[in-house]
Amino acid sequence: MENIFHRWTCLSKCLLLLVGGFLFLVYLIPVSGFAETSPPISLVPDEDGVQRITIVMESYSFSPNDIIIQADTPVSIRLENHSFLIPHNFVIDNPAMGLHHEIEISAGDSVNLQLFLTTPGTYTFYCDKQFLFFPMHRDEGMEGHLEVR
Ligand SMILES: [Cu+2]
Repeated sequence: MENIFHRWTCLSKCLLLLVGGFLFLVYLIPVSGFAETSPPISLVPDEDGVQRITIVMESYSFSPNDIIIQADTPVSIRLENHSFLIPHNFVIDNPAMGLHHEIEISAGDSVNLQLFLTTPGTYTFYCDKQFLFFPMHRDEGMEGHLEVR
């Protein structure tokens, strides 16, 4: 009887190590970089008058993360989450401009976001995900800016 109990605790310890190791690999190893700013990208409207950009989300970055857009012109942003297993979101929040979006993008998924910004200024976007006691993705580098001109 004692032997069976001993085996069970060994098994649970092994399982715990396995799960812990897995989480370590997925969440700690891919710490790629701190909010490194990519060279600013200026969007030019397509023939249909829409400015288009694809933002790739990884652990833990947006690229590009410094985007210059034209005011009073529709913007179409494709958000692609290239992370393995890690969900991200795209939060852009500027209550003074009546601007609030919080979009969830599962690992491997993509979502399109349409914006129409009329007021020039710099708008910050970020990912506010956080797993357990790990740092917020935003603090790991998932932050960027839309500069409306
Ligand atoms: Cu994230």
